[in-house]
Amino acid sequence: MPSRILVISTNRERAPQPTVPLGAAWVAESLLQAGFQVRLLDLCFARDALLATQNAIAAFAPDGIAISVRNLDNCNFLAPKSYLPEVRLLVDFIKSRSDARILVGGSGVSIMPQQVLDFLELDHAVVGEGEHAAPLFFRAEGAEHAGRVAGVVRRSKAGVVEAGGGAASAGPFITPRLHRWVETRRYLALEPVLPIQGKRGCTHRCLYCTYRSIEGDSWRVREPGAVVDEILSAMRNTRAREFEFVDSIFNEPEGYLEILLDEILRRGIKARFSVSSLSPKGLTRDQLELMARAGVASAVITPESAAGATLAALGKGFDEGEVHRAAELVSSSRLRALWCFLMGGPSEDETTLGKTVVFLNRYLSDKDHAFLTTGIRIYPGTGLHDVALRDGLVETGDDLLMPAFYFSPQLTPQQARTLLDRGISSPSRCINLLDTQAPVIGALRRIGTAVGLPTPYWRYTRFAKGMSRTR
Ligand code: B12
Ligand code: SF4
Repeated sequence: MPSRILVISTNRERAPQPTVPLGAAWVAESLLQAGFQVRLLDLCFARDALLATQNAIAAFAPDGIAISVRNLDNCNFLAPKSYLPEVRLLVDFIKSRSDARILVGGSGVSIMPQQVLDFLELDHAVVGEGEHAAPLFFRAEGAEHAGRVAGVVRRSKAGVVEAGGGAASAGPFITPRLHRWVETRRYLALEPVLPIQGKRGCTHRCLYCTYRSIEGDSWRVREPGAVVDEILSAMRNTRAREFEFVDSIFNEPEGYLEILLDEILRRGIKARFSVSSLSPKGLTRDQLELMARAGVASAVITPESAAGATLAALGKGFDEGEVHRAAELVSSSRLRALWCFLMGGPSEDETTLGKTVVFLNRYLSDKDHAFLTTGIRIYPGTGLHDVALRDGLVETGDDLLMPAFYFSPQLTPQQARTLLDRGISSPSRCINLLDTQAPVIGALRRIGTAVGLPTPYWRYTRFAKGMSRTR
């Protein structure tokens, strides 16, 4: 049975920003609490990933290796890139240097475990959260028992079969203690914000979404006191004074936002917050006022379209009236909003896209911006996969491991581009995925952080776009 576990975070992507390996840290913490000796190797900033891995294996001599794969690809229809070939190189290298028992997990793996195991030629993966499955996997006597742990899937000659235990158990939350595992200083030098997760799961079923495979299909909220303790501990142990809630939807389930922010106020925390996904659905003025009082300065808002037909086709569960109602409230609040739209979903045509343009022209004020994504990544098992099969965009045999995208047959990406270019009155407030990949962004982040520019950094889009053009 292994006793020394090396957790490796494989993510090296730095656009739109390097992301702190919160999931890997959480798994490392759970292994430590279960009695293992644990090290976390974060490859994000490693100059040579293979050399860093070789050194870690030589120094620590692990007999168990937990590999975290956050992203499969960059979800960019206009410039797709899969990260899996570089993960495969790393896995091959690990196998050539160590006989340790290997477990792979992370959001990318949870979306397509079978395909990822096949591609990486690994035997065991965890689907969903790893805190409970990973310690049980490494504690099991022999690979046969390890493969039967709840939440673990294994690769067999006949394809992947679910392990006997079924879905990963969702036991009580532990606290990840990021600062114990990650060199937070490196990340904070590029944006002074640390991620925090207050809840997992989502009960909705949007057509394209993968979150139910990663986080589960019911809400699981953390005790607000524990979330606040985590923030305070991070403030004591790092220089972070800003935190981003990375929850699937910040304003659901009903009532949680209020008890969490009330707790933040009650404990007198002097920090700023941002939110990576706020739904327009049911958003109230009271909530926006409470958010402002508690220090929530900005939010990514995720309507995905401002046209009723597209919203219905995407299964968003709210209509265009709700999107406009939320926008009126946000416009008159202090919250800085980044409005997110997916262009080219099912039923998207010139009329529906035109409605999104009208929305942008009406609501993008001085404080607010928009993030426009062209095309939607197709994942197996989603409703979008069925629609893409019906529309002939993918074939039944496609395993979808390499990026595949849906774009409405009623429009071409070029037509969509022209419509946006002609229609949007403040293009400098609109960001697309290609903008986030501009090489100048990394340098700007570093300078911005050094001089203490207020976050969120997307508010400087106009400036960054100007810089990219002059280079
Ligand atoms: C918030 C978020 C962002 C924020 C991050 C902000 C921040 N400060 O960190 C922003 C907007 C910046 C972002 C950017 C991107 N993101 Co993002 N993001 C998310 C989101 C919503 C949450 C991620 C998170 O922090 N979760 C909390 C942690 C604790 O969970 P976790 O990492 O999944 O870890 C758990 C399990 O996976 C598991 N686990 C993890 N590692 C391991 C290892 C082992 C061995 C085991 C057993 C288990 C295990 O246990 C952990 C604890 O339970 C996810 C969707 C989701 N619901 O997961 C997408 C998601 C991860 N992002 C995704 C993508 C594609 C991207 C981008 C590439 C998009 C782009 N082109 O810009 C970039 C990449 C950025 C980068 N440098 O990597 C995809 C990845 C899938 C894919 N197609 O590859 C996801 C899954 C969304 C989706 N489309 O489905 N993202
Ligand atoms: S509300 Fe968000 S997290 Fe939930 S299913 Fe829809 S897109 Fe996914």
